[in-house]
Formats: sequence, structure tokens, C-alpha cells
Amino acid sequence: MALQLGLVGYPIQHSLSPWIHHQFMKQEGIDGTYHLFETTEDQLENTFEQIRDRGVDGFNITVPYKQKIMKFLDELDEDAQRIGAVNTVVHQNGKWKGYNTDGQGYVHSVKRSYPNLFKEETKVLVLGAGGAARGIYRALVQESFEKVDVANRTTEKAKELLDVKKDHIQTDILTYQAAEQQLNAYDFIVQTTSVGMKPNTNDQVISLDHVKPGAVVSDIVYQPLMTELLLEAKARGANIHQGHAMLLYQAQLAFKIWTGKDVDAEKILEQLEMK
Ligand code: SKM
Repeated sequence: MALQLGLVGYPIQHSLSPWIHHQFMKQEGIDGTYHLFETTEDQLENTFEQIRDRGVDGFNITVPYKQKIMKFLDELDEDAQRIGAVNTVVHQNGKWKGYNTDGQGYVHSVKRSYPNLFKEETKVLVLGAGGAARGIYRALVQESFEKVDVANRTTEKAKELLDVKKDHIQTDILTYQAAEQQLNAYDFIVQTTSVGMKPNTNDQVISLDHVKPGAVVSDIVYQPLMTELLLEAKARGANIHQGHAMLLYQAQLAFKIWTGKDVDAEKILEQLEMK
């Protein structure tokens, strides 16, 4: 039987996940399809039923449903439970089990380009507190950093992230305005929201007036690859980290969950960059 995979979210027509997973299937000689299940929130339950009826083997979930999908699942992997957000679901032994591969995929993508960032004294700022932020923050606090701050439009929402914090890590919760003012305190700034994604490519979550030259500014948005935020970062002498590598490595981990196969992701990184 052909493998059936897919993506649930809104909007998702821009997604490069179908391309990535079709490359992985080709590499492994697996016959299959990665569908797009674009859905509004009031149709989410119907979409899940459709996925069940079609005999889908596994799917990814993206904005804005990484938390909302959880109530439809039978089981959660320990890390996904802790994070409180799911981006990968597998159908196994008649049960739907949720995982989160965002954080690990993200950290791997940054380590590849900026291995020297991963030390105690690097001051980290996470922008956003949604589903992707939860996975990324959780992965970052497991690294060697001493301080990982979080800024969000509403600080109430950002405080919810603290339940995945590790004891030895310090985290200040800030508004975006406060973060803008003290931006030169950070060496590594991670943009985790969908602000700036197509079609709203002029949007930018914060201004980088006070960014420290030489800091690394990372954006998980990959459509476009060069967001307004990254353009400003570059113009101000910061280093940039683009979103496509995270997409690739979270997909590699998801593919392993679905098929048990270790695919070679490096092989398609350059092609992905050209997409
Ligand atoms: O977590 C990932 C998701 O698995 C796929 C995706 C996409 O295709 O744009 C984005 C991220 O949310």
C-alpha cells in the first residue's frame, strides 16, 4: 500500500513539506503521497475525520493548530506532552500519537551553521510564544545557555512557556517594545512566529534598531527565505540564519517517526534553498 502523509494547517499552499517528503520517499524507494489538508478552525474536526477515512499513515501540523490538534489524538510522546504542542502525528496500532520535532530540528539547523553560539554566555531572545516557540524554547533550554528570554505581544501568553523551563536557566519575559529597547543585550535572536510569511511579506515582528552587530538573527519563516527581519539584520551587520534548514531537519525527524528510515537530508538542502 502506498504511504499517505500530509500537512494540516492554514494557510499552507506555500509549504515546501510536500517537496521535501517526496524527495525522502524517492530516496528510500517508497511509493507515496504527501497531501495538503488546508483547513479553517471550524473544519478541523472534519479534516481529522477525512484523514482517518482516507487511511493516512501520518501527518504534520503547522500554524495555527499545533495545540488545537492535541484533543483529537490518543497518545502523546513525552516531549510533545511537556512542550504542549504537536507538529507530527503517526497512525500506529490503530492509535494516533503526537510528537514534536520542531525544537530538535531547529537546534540542529543552527548548530550546523553557528556551532560556536552554543555556550553558556550566549544571551538568547525568543520572539513569540505560540506552538513553534514552545518546541524551540524547550530545545534551547536543554542546551548550554544560561539565559533564554522570551518576548511576545502579550506577556501572559509568554509566561505559559515557563512550564517547560529547566531550573538552571534564567528567563525574563518581555513585551516586544521592551525587547526592542534592550536588543543589544542579545547574541542570538530567534523569530518563531509566522509574521513576515507570504503573502504578508512586509510585516516584521520587531524593529532591529538596537541589534548588536555580529549577533545572529534567526527567522523560522522560509517563504520568503529572506524576510524583512533578516534583511534589516543583514543591513545592521548581524549574521542571519534562514528558516529552510529547520523545515528540512524537522521533516527528517518526522519521516523517521513515520517510516523508521534515516534519510539523508543534507543531500537536498541546497536544492531546497533554490525553491
Ligand atoms: O513544524 C513544521 C511542520 O511540520 C511543517 C511546516 C510547513 O510545511 O510549513 C512548518 C512547520 O510548522
